Amino acid sequence: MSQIALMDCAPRSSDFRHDLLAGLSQSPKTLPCKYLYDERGSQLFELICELEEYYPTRAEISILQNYGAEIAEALGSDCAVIEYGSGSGLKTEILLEHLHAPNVYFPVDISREHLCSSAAALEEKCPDIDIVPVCADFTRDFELPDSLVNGSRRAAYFSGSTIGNFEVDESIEILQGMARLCGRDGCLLIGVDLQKDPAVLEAAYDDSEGVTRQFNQNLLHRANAELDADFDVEQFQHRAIYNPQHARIEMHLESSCDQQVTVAGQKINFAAGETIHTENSHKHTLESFANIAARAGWQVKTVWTDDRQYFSVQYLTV
Ligand code: AVI
Repeated sequence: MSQIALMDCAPRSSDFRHDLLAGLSQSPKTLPCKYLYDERGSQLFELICELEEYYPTRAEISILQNYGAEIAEALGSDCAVIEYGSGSGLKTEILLEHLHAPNVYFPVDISREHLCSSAAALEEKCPDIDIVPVCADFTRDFELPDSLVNGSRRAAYFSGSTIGNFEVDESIEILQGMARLCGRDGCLLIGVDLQKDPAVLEAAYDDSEGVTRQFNQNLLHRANAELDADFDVEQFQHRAIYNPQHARIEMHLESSCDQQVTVAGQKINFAAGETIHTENSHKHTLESFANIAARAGWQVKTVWTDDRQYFSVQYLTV
């Protein structure tokens, strides 16, 4: 039997105000990338996943399709799937199909509207699975009631290489949180993007249709709408640059001119060329990721990759 009952552990909007003002008072200016994902940002991200240049989603889907049976065998027949950042419904559907209907599926996402609509859409397609959407910031601990997990093996699912959006220390904390939530018998299935030609990466994060530009600039629209800010959005250019020293794509919003912006009553000055650093997307080697996972208490057991070795899906146990 299915049920849709939202567990709401969402952060307060005052967190956005606090984090935006704190990030804009730093040098260089910065903002946690989780704020990219309001309802509009989540919709834009879904469009990014369909872009020709954005290879990660297609590569990950091909891995799930090609190795779904092996993945299902690794996770086992009786599991509760906890999906962190329940992005593209398609990946979830492919996984759940191969798992032959897990007992319960917990999509966890920070965007309430997006979470509820994708949970409702999934319920239509998979009426035999109990779906319990959890609105939460998964960079912080949250609990799942034992009564809902019902003794099943807890399998965390973290797709899309979202782990790459965090610094090493943050990644370790998130992976530790997953280990705590999943317990000693738990497991983790995670998508990890791999290092490749920087030209491929820069095209993936600065697409020819300008969808990633809109995704990045949406942060400023969001600040205008929610925090009474007055960003002139067209005066902030989207930049996506590969930083080889840190093996990561960096997204920035670059001020086109000297300008002053008011955010929640505070005046913020921008010099021409100054940027707000809005996102990192780290690209790993199999070794660098195994090392981070080990520092969080996880052991990589199996790695599957796509034909071009662009992307990996990895199975880990505690
Ligand atoms: C969600 N995350 C894994 C995406 C990435 O590839 O780092 C976010 C993204 N940013 C721009 N394009 C996609």
